Amino acid sequence: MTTPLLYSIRMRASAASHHISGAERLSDQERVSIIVQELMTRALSRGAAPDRIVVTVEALKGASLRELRSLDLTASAASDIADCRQAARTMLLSFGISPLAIEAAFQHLDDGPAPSGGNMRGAMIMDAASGTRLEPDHERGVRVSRFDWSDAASGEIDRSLARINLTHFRTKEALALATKVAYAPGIIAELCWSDDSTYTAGYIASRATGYCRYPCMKEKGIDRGGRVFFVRGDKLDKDPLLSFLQYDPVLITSVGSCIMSP
Ligand code: WAQ
Ligand code: MG
Repeated sequence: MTTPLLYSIRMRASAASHHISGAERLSDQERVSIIVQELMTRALSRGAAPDRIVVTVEALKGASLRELRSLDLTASAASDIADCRQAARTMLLSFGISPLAIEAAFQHLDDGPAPSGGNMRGAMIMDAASGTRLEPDHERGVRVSRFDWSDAASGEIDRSLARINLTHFRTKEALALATKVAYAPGIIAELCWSDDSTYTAGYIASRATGYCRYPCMKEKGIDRGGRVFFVRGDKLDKDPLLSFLQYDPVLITSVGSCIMSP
């Protein structure tokens, strides 16, 4: 039997060369056009009207597919920003990330981490000791791509998240992305919160702790956010990390637990 061809489908929308939104999916041939439709709808649904939408459909020939189980998700019920940020900081410290690096990361996400002032399309890679940024392009960042839920896992994670009232597409997408990132060579942990002004949630994720979700990492109305991948800069082998994040296809075929923090 030949394995069916897999397609990577990526969308990015921008206005006046500023990033507005993006998404990435994997698909078999039959569903490519449906997914392109979905991503177009998404690109047009953000507040700002994009003046450019780029959708790339690419066959992944010969790439071997890694199958992963999604990280266990624990949702915090903390209801104010100070509590959420404190819990997030404590968790990052527990991984051995320095206070200096943690403050640098929070500052970048608060300010908009792109040198030109806005959000980045991709993520920062940050040395866990010094807080130095190591991604090759500080304006763009590293865009994680080529990951998705299998059909079966997609239905199952929808049901698991719905049981704890997490029904927004952002949670499901972020959990998939964080799962791929947690398995990348050299990553200690990820810090993220959304740049969408109506969406205040964020998370810390690592292979050891799973995906720890905090409902309010910033005030409503703030359109700044981003992602930081913490690494040990002195031991980092950058090329395998960048190549895994951007190019290696990962399909999430089984689902970890999803619980509210006790
Ligand atoms: N690869 C790397 N970085 C990315 C990617 C990607 N594929 N997509 C987004 N980013 C970066 C980019 O800098 C964005 O500005 C930033 O992350 C935030 O992106 O309910 O929705 O799409 O548990 O706004 C987290 C909480 C939501 C979800 C994250 O991110 C939940 C979110 P957004
Ligand atoms: Mg996004």
